Amino acid sequence: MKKLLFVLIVLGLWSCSPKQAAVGTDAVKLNSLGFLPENVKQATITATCTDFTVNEAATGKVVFEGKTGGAFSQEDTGEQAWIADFSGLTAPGNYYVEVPGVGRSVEFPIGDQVYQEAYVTAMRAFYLWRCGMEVDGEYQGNHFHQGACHLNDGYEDYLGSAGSRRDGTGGWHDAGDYGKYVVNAGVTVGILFMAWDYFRPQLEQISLGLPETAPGYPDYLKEMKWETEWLLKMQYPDGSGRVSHKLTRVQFAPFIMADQDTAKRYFTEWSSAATADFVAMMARAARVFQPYDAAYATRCLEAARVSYAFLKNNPEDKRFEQGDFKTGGYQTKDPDDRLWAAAEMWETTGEAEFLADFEKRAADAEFVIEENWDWGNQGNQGMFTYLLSKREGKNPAVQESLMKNCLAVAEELVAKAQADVYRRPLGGRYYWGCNGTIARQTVNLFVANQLQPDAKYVNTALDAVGHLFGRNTYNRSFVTGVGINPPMNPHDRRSGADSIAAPWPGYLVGGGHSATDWVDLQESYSHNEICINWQAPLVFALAWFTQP
Ligand code: 9MR
Ligand code: ZN
Repeated sequence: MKKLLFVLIVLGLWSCSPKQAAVGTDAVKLNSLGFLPENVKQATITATCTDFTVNEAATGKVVFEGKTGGAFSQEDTGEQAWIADFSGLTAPGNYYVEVPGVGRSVEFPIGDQVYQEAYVTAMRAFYLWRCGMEVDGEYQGNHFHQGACHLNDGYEDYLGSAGSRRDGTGGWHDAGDYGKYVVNAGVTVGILFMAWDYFRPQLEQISLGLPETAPGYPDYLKEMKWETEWLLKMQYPDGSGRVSHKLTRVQFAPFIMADQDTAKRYFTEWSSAATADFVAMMARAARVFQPYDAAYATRCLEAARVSYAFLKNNPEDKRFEQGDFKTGGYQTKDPDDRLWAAAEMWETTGEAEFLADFEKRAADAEFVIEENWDWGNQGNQGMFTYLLSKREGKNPAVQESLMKNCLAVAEELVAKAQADVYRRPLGGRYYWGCNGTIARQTVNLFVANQLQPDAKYVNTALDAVGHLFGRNTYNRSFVTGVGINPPMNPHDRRSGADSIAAPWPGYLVGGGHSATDWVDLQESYSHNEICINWQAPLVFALAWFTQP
């Protein structure tokens, strides 16, 4: 009897839940955020089929009919798949894809605004990551809250001053852990500033509902200033220009809220990669903040100059040594970081010394633009800044080599996406944080499209977004709180420690280490953590496709 009651209750819940009613079969997979009217629109179906329709969600009326293409075999997942292409449907509205004998997709919109809400949620996620102040957010009926944390950041014991403390408060936590790391800030801040440079017309009009921490700044730049204020504190106060590699505890904190995490946190020793990334970030910050706050822009540029001069006089690659530390290492060689620093210094100042430095380093690096890049390779950022620069004085041969390589990489990404039934542009590669790489490939595609506009670059970037929001073997979104059946158990200390069942919203999780091993489990940090360097390119991609 008890069992029967339980079954009846479960069935009752099932049929009442509007979410369940909207979610269709697992076999019809598509971008659950929806589609822009003029771009490619596809679903991937992992069951034998020949025909499909697209139906209006409210009435069930058929508005598009087509034949599926296939079968295609997807080696990494071991699936047979068919593709339904309904690019011909351009009328804005809400729809679902129906595949006779198989089932139907989740409901999705076609329209100009389909990425706005996801953009705001993903960018606000940076605000919710803030360290050193109270943060608050309402989302889908939940109130997320964390008190001001880590107000004692940080101690200087590892800089030779046992027990002394100086101000290192602020910035964003790195990930599901509460550490703060300069190298990982590099790839994050660089991409977020780039998004501002190119998508400013739309971004400056979208409110993020942030507290007034930078009066007179647009919301997007308020968030950026929060991080750059902290970065300035990572530069050694001795005027040398060296920059601490990170500010963390010795060991990761347990699953407690950040404001309960009271163990000592330390400035660590410097590294040349962190110092070079600092130069690049501060030079870029100076450009971006100039129109809003000239004095602050000058301060950023002065700080960048001091660290650049230090690096010039100290050419050796000085790696960070973990020593006592068990928190994130982010150890990396520095030539790519130094190259990026030179590019940003030149773009900001126009001074010949920086241009010569960049062009020499680009030649040393054989003008290679990576298709697959992350915190360990900031070279792309330098190459992109140079490539897209409107400044005079570039060496045409350097420009030409870089452009050729950039377009060749974009062609590769297009080809890889086309060879994958889920249009995943990363070939068969899976590793810690690969979802972040997929998002980051939209930056490569964006630059290629700036150099030589081509719809296939734009469509491949949209495919990357579509993959992250549900067109994948799991038929699930990889972003908390957004899209179809999103992750519920990210490796995120706040989400695990607060009393709310839903995770903190808007965060991209890392993804599988093989095509089929991703798990939505809090313990599995290497599959399901969230992280600023994956989040930034997600924001970039969504910002690209938002409208003013
Ligand atoms: O994203 C990082 C990944 O590339 C590395 O393989 C991994 C191991 O060093 O570390 C990842 O970064 C983590 C960092 O060390 C600490 N904060 C959370 C990061 C994401 O998992
Ligand atoms: Zn904190």
